[in-house]
Parts: sequence; C-alpha cells; structure tokens
Amino acid sequence: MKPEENNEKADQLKQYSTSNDNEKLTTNQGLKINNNQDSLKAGERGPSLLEDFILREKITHFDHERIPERVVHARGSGAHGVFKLTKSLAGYTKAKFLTELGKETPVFVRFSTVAGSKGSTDLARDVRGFAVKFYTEEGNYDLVANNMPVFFIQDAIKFPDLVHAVKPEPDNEIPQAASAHDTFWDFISLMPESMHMIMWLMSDRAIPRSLRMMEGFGVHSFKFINEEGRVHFVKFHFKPKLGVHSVAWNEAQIISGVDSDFHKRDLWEAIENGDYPEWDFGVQLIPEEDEDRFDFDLLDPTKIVPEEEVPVEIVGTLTLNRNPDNFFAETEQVAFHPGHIIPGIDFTNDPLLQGRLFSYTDTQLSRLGSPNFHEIPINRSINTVHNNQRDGHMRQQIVKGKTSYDPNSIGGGCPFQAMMSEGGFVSQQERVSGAKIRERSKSFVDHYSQAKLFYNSQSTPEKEHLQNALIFELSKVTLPAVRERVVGQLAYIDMFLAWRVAEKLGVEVKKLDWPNQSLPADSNIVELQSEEKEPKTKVSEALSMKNTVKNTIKSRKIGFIMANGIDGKETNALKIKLESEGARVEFIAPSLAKVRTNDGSELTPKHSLTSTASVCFDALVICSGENSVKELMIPENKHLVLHFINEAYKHCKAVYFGSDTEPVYHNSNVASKKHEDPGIITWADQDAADQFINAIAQHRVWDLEMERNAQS
Ligand code: HDE
Repeated sequence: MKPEENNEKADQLKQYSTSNDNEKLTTNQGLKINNNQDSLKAGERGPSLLEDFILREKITHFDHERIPERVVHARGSGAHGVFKLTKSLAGYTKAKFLTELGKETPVFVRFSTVAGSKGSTDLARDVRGFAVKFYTEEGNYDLVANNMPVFFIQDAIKFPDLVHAVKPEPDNEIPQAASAHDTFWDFISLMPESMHMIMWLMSDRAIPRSLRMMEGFGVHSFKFINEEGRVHFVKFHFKPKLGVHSVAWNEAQIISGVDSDFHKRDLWEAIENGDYPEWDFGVQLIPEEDEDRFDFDLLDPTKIVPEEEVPVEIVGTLTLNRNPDNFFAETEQVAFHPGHIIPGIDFTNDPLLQGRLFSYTDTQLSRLGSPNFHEIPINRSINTVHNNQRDGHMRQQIVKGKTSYDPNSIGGGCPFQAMMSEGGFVSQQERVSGAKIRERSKSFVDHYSQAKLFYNSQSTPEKEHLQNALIFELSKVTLPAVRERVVGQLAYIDMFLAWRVAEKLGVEVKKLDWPNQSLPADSNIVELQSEEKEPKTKVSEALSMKNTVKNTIKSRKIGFIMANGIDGKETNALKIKLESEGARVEFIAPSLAKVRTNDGSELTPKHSLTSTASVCFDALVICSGENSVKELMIPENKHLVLHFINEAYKHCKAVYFGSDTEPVYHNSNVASKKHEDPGIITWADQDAADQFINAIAQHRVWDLEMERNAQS
C-alpha cells in the first residue's frame, strides 16, 4: 500500500494543511498583507505605533508558540503508516482491525526517549517510547508501548517519585537526559522491584542503533474478549523486520555530539528514501483460566511472559510510510492514552495500568490546554464523534440543534446509546471483591528471578556491556552508600556481576540485609530474601540481541572514503552491489569539492572528513585507487582518515579496504587484525564484496570487541 493510497487519515489531515500555490500572505483574519518587512512607524525613523495590528498579531502568536513539553517522553519522532492484519484473531477478540484478514488500518506512531527535555540528545541511555495510534473504524485504539517489556515500578503511585528521581536534580538542573546521577540511583537502590528493568536499561537495548531496529512491548497484560465473551490475557509485541540492534556506549556518547538528532534523522531519511520501517505485530495469548499458571503474577508489570512458555504469534505488519508534514501539528500535538480502547480489548487490574488510565487525560489537558484536544486533526477519530459534550477552549465542531443532554425528546433522543451488537463498548463483567486496602499483593514480591533470567540470557559481550554500563552510571554517583546499596542489589542477581561492578567502584559486595538498613520498618523492601526463586525458564533466547535477525543490510549506511584518483570502476561495482542489497552509500572526501575518478568521471561527496564521523555509518569502505590513497595519506588528511577507520574498528564495524589501500591499512590499528576477524575485508580476500555484505548484516563483531579495543 502506498502512503497516499487508502489512507483516510492522510485525506482527513489534508483538509487542514495550507497549500502554497500562488497564495498571498494574510493575517489570521484573512486580510492580505502588503508589507511583511517593516512595522508601522510615525515617520521613517520614528517610534512604532500601537496601532500596528499586523505586528501585534504576528508577535503575539509567536510569543505563544510553545506549549508545555510532555512531563516525560518529551523528545519524540513520529511517522504515519499502516497496520495490515495477516492472521485473524477472531477466536480471541472482536476488535475488527484484528479480525478482518487483510484489513489495513491507518496508524500514527511516536517514538520517544523518556527522561530528557524536548531538545535533548537521541542517544541517551534510556527507555524508548513506542506509542501507536490505530485509527480504527470503531474509534481510536492507542497502544502506548515501550521498547522494553517491563517497567521500573509496580504501582502507579510510585511514578512521580521515579520520574523526579531520574530527571535533572532540582537544585542545579543537572544532568540532562541521563540516569547516571545520585537521585536516580538512590531511588533505585531502595526499590528492588526496579531490578529487572535496570537489567534492560543497562543493556544495549537502551542505546538503539535506530528507532527502526527496536522492539515494542505493551508491557502490561491486557485482555482480549471475543464475540462469545470468552477472555484471554494478551501481551503485545512489535518485532522489527531489520532485527534489534544497538550502538556501543562510547559510540552513543560521540553521536550525541556529532548528530544529536541521529534517530530522528535516520527515521525521516529512511521513510523519504522509501526504506519503510516494518515490524511484525505479535501476541502472546493466555486463556483466562490459566491466569495462575505462572511463577509470577500476570498483573505485575515488572515481569515478562517468557516466549519459551507462551510463544509470540505473529498476526500483522506495521509499516511506517509517510513522514509528518508538520512536526508540531502532528508529532507534538498527538495525544496518546492507554484508555483509548475499542470493543474486544479490555484492561487488567495491573495497578500500574490502572493509574495510567487516569494520568493521560490529565496530562493532555495541561499540555494541550483544552478538553477539546481530540479535535486536533492528528487526534481525530475516523469514526464520527457524536455526544453531548459541548464548548470549552478552542472548540472546532459546530453542533446543530437545541439538545446537549440525554435523555431528550426535543432532539429525537439523539445520539443514541449503541447496543453491544452495534459496537457499543461494554467492559468485561469481571467479578471483583475485596477489602479496601492500600497494600502490594504478595504475588508481586519476587523481584530478582526475572532480573536473573534476563542477565543469564545475554551473550558474553552483552553481559560485558551491561556490567560496563552499571560501572559508568554508578561511578557518577557521588554517595558511597548508594553505590554500595546497588551492588548489594546486584548480588541477588549474579555474584560475578556484583563483584565486577564493586571492584570498579572500590566497594565491597555485601548482600543486602534489608532489615538492618536504616529504612522505615514497614518499607516494601523488607521481605525480599526469603522470596528469591529460580525462574522456571532459565535462559530465554528471545532476550538476547545475539539471536536477532542478521540477514539483511537493507538501509544500512556505508561510508566510502575517497579522494581524487579513485578507481571509478571498482568503486562503482562495489557501490552497485551494496545498493542492490538495499544499503545506502554516502561518499566522504577531504573536502566537498567534486572528486575525479581515474577514468575521468566526477563524483560529488556528501560529507567531508571533518563534517561527519565514523559513528554515523554502519560500515566503511576505503576506496581503491593509487592517487586517491596518496591524497588520503598526506599529513592534512592522514590523521582524519585513520581516526575514521580506528574508531569504526573499535566500535566493531565492518571495514573494507579496496585494492591499492595498503598504506592506509598498515597505518591503521586494523593492520594487526587477527586473521579470524570477519569484519575486516581487504583486497586480498576472495569474494570480498560478499564477505563485506555478510559482515554488515551481522551488525557488529561484538565477540572480538576486547581484542579490537586492545589494538586501538
Ligand atoms: Fe507513560 N506517560 N506513564 N508509560 N508513556 C506519558 O503522557 C504515566 C508508562 C509511555 O509519544 C505521559 O502524553 C504514568 C508505562 C509512552 O506521546 C504521562 C505511568 C509505559 C509515552 C504518562 C506511566 C508508558 C508516555 C506524558 C505509571 C509503557 C509517550 C505525556 C502509572 C507501557 C506517548 C503524555 C507519546 C507518556 C504517565 C508508565 C509509555 C504523564 C502515570 C508502563 C510511550 O501521562
């Protein structure tokens, strides 16, 4: 499906966009403006006049351009797309967009970081939001998901505490978009329920290569209800067709300086290039009667349902195929809400989800300023809205007639309630009873088993990255007691992990003896040790990125380093081969001046050696050509070229050395490469181009990271 085809939402939005064909500049009242360069003054050099309604209108509007940024998830990137159902879920839910095979539903997706302000870097170590608005015929359905399947806390009442702890510290507003500071780790050290999420946050999942290369998870258990009223618990998953891939932490920090819009730009460019990002949409289905079959509580948002215990069934494809026309109107004003739901889907009693159901309307009121935020084009349902809600700031709808109440006879009784058979939403009739209590369920008390499961499921390089992330973060913590408490927590997950981190922090590993801590007697962390369990699933392959999709180089960015005199034929042949596999080639030269090839043609570099960096590419090619190599090796260029290569090498990327590039190769750190490094391909290798393609598809040679770093 092409973006412009069959996209009702696109048509709907078009009505609101201004076209610019030969149109004249006007005020907001439609008055044509004759001079937009000068204000109205008393004489050429005289004072400006209050009478200048054009100046005042323009400046007043400008003064009010900013709206409050989201209190969390402020920095975001959005795109339009389509969801296509490939397998009907009619046995499980009556939601039409999930039952009518082949049905295409327009969507708007917003990805975000959580902690940073709107202008912060994309590459912060953080959770990513993955919020999807499905514009279904039955109303908007929002799946407000994250790229990690669990959360820090079990109860909504702790959310403001969590967010206050991770945000910049209130006295000096430092640090921006970073969890590596005292207040975050102080809070975490006292909240053992966060440990599973901390494993995810310290893993490479928190520094994705691209928004297109990360998973999405609904986190909570939701409910599906079918036509017969049968209930299943459901967990939602998005799995990227390009696989789940991340950058190195050192690389993330450099990207934040070189291109802090790295993810936003990558998403935008991919869609502009027609490399539409795609995800498989999957569900884990659990019959209602099996609710108690697990060694954890399905209502606990700090737990996953291991895929080994309940496989993910793929039922659809999410494709993003159109960039927004206007960031503010669409990506900034889009208002998600887990409570935007449709018949066939329902909530569970997960106490985190229950709190979210309150929070999101409230936040939109404060952020968008009016209960009419649903009338903003990006938020409009494609199903027409009829109700008796009226007026309010910025009301758009002009409702005819006298009645705005129900029941009425004057308006003929309209609008009518819909029966269930007509698509009216009816909540699941769940029997609920219990004393009114403010307590945590005992079934939520095991905080370490799944943290262990996650850690044990990681490959060796992933474990090392996780250890190093903890060392980095905790080294920024100034309070020794906080560091010690975190290490004490880690000891419940893995003794080696705790020891390694402790060693680098200069603290001892002491398994926390909670009752001896100076905590309130009724603190929720007291009962822990006795509840430590072995998870039923010991290792889950789905949790390691090592096992992700590695069979494509589609949309990967390959930097070709070149100078005058490159071998036009050889370079072009490699370029064509890479592009035929879907990769994107960009030329990097000492300057932006055109580069002459040895066969007399000209190439236009996109970047100069100083305007970009290796961290912006997935792989490098050092182009062949004797004269080109000579120019790359003159003193002015040499250190830049070698820095490029050595940095890419350190970040475990694939590097290809064309013929004649021996002088570059021997001057770089790569020269001492072990023969078994499959990421370094030289002129001497057989089937070099194929080997290079395979190496790029592997994403990185993480297994050789230690060796490569030792040589750097
Ligand atoms: Fe959110 N969250 N959240 N959250 N959340 C917001 O709503 C909140 C939680 C998530 O791109 C806010 O419109 C509470 C879990 C995403 O616009 C706010 C709790 C998950 C986005 C809010 C949670 C999320 C938000 C801020 C604990 C993963 C960005 C702006 C009870 C399943 C949506 C806004 C976008 C945004 C509250 C926990 C995902 C304040 C109270 C768990 C992806 O309403």
